[in-house]
Amino acid sequence: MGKINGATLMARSLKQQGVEYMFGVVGFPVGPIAEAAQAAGIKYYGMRNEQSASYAAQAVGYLTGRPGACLVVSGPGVVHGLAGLANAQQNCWPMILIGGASAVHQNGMGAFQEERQVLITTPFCKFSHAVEHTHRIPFYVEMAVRTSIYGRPGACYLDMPDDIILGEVDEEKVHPAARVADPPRMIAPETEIERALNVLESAQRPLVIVGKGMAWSRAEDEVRAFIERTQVPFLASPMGKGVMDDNHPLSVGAARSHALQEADVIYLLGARLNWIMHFGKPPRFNKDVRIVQLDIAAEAISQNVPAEVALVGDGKAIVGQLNKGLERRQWFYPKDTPWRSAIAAKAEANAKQIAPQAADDTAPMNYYRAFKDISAILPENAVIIGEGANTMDIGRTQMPNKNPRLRLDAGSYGTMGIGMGFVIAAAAVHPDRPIVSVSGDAAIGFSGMEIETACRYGMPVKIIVLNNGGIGSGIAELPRDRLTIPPRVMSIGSGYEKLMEAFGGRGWYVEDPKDLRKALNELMAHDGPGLVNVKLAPTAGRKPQQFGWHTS
Ligand SMILES: Cc1ncc(C[n+]2csc(CCOP(=O)(O)OP(=O)(O)O)c2C)c(N)n1
Ligand SMILES: [Mg+2]
Repeated sequence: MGKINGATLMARSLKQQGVEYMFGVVGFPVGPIAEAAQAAGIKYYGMRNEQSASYAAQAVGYLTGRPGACLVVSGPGVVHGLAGLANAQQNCWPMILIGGASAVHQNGMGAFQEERQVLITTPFCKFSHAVEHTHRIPFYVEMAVRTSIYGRPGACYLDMPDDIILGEVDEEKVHPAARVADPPRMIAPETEIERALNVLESAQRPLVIVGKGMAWSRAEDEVRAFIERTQVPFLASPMGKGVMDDNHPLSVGAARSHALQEADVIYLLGARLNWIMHFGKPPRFNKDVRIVQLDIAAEAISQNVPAEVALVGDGKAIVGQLNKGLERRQWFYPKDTPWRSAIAAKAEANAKQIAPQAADDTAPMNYYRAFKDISAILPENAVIIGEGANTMDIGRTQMPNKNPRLRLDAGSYGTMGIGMGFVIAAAAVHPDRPIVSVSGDAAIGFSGMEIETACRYGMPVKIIVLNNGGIGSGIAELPRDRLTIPPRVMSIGSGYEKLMEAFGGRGWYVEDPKDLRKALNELMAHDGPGLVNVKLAPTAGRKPQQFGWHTS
């Protein structure tokens, strides 16, 4: 047996553990790891900023079930990667950040890019550790992979000092590690399954909330069977969309506020009563609402609202148990109930309110007019990525998902800038699917340079920018005194499509809504990357809301 260095050992260990994708920015001291990863058959994508690389790694984790790796240089590289760790932790998505570090014997000396990396990554990670011996690399990779996907998924960090990367060990001295099996699927006690079903049977106005935890556990068949069998209306969380078809007749998506306010029993499946769900509190929720909560993490049970029944474990396994329990029961939720008709009436009223905006051909256009054409060209099998404030929130309601894990957005952490990292991850994982992203003009600014990355790797991604010239809204004309520009305002009519053209893709700029459909058709027909930049009225608003979506 010969010698092996740390870089090769790291790459082979990742590959052995089923880590197939790595996103990074090379430099001191991690270059050899990137090269070794390519040699080991890992798909390596060189990105323009570590933030995007770290977002891409976690999206891969969510989409494939094995963590993506993000490779960053010491110091500032790790600091940029923190953005992804924090986002992954909030979304409960698995990723492994691998940070280079200065050589151990220089610790504390003010080495190039020296930073306390294990310390600063720890609050955002399930596990963060510095590898201290080259021969233990497989051990730590196994630990990071296992920790990232077992229990509640999340982020892990491995610190790789220069001397560990370059260090050579005898292959027979390497501590081998077993391949991490897919996460175990824990079930709930039968008594709790029966209690949960009893609560459901006693409901007047039941509602199922489907979170992205169901998508993570690949529970779509079981959730679909449960809804079909019980006929209970459901609401998808933003990234739980598609576990159930958004266009299913039992979807309350178009009457969200009403359904949340009035439901007396909520089955909370792999979703949390955090800010996105208004904490489960009045006035957005019924003050006497009874919660049946299914979560992979016991400590998540009863957050903000005490759960009457706790089902702790795997989504797919436990919804399967519920379905089995239902076989012994006759109950289903009747069709002709005031609850079902109230939801239908509310959805119809909401649709009526939107219709005039969607039909408004005034230039520049409003959001609903833009989404009318966008939703018409969206292929059913597309991965849809969204970021922005209005752009994302309205997009959630106007771009339906038919299948799970095909919607990625700013998520639980509300992070702007995830867009292009997620686009690149989706294109890497699903080369056979159309990748369509809709970003606000402010949102695309955070990661727009990754358009070059997409072009370089020949990814035929479809980017749409809804350009109102600002964060939430713009302005008709910039004031002469530039220091009085309102803080939310960006340049008017910026040519974001030219970014795409600069790197070899195609761009379109649309001001008149009558031209939008044609541009979008050309975008989808183009066999390479493209960007349609859609000018919106600077003050284009949303459907008036009873309560704002944002809590701040
Ligand atoms: C990393 C980060 N920085 C800042 C924000 C605050 N923020 C929320 S939405 C948003 C941009 C919204 O503007 P845009 O993307 O143009 O969408 P619009 O609402 O104008 O359609 C910003 C900066 C954030 N959520 N995340
Ligand atoms: Mg904007």
